[in-house]
Amino acid sequence: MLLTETADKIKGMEIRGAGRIARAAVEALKGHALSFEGGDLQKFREWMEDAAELLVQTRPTAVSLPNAVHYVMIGLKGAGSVGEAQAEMVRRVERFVRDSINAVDRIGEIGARHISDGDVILTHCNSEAALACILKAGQVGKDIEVFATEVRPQNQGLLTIRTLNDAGIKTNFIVDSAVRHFINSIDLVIVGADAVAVNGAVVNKIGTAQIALAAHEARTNFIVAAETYKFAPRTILGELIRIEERDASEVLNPEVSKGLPHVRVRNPVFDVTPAAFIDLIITERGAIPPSLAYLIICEYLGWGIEEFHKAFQIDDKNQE
Ligand code: RI2
Repeated sequence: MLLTETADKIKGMEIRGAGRIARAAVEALKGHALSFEGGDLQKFREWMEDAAELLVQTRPTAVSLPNAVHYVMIGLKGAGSVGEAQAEMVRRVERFVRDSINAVDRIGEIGARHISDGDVILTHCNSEAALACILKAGQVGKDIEVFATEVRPQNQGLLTIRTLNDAGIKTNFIVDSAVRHFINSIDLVIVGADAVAVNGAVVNKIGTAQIALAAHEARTNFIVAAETYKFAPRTILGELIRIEERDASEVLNPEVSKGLPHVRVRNPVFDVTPAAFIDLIITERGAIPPSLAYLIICEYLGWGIEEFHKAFQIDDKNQE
């Protein structure tokens, strides 16, 4: 697929889900790198940097996207020729895709251990990682039942109920606003993540924070399934994760909006669930309490404060 085609599909949400977006973006980088013709290493660098920028700008919230692109772009460093840089980038793309798929499987195995026989689970949106936990629990013979939300305005809940139905898992489909009504029948909430901040706060599909609040009040466990590349390194320096707001037409027919000049339709796509409402984050490296998000960023993603200072040329003077 051409770079621009992938970028358009990510932007238009034809390709969606934080993990899938990351894998599609690096595959697009690979195709783009291999289609480079004639030119020196400097030209190749610029060609790849423009491509990386285009991809990263498609959706601003899912940190998996810049993390994956960053991982592949490191392949440019230290290369002595275009051929060397291409080979290293291809190697990194293939490794990222393989590791990402393995990470989801591993999360499924770890997450399933936190699901007990007889549990009623609530999930929101359509997360590969969250579904991996639920599906694995079903595969190992646990008798489970799921409540899946509709997920206005894009209705990703339909994807979720299809997957659960295909796996033969007993599923209840509810509108988003029915969560509070059913929360006392739920044993465990499992959702995915688009980004995890250093303080353990989780950015996920709009509505997640409300569900977490209801679960917190009802003392229902709330688990997040997130690969390590969804942890946001820049939050170490206090940078906030940008919440994408999409077009109003996704929420209300423009013909209806036209007749309501005093009404502004708002369409934020994600919200932030505070760490205090989260019991556990399941990563492919193991389950952690949200307070250990810093460890993942430093130890597994390799970003410590020193790396930031180097990368953004921060010194003590300009930090004042
Ligand atoms: P996986 C999705 O975002 C949802 O918010 C979902 O919970 C999250 O990505 C993680 O999905 P969107 O692309 O990577 O639907 O676990 O806006 O599949």
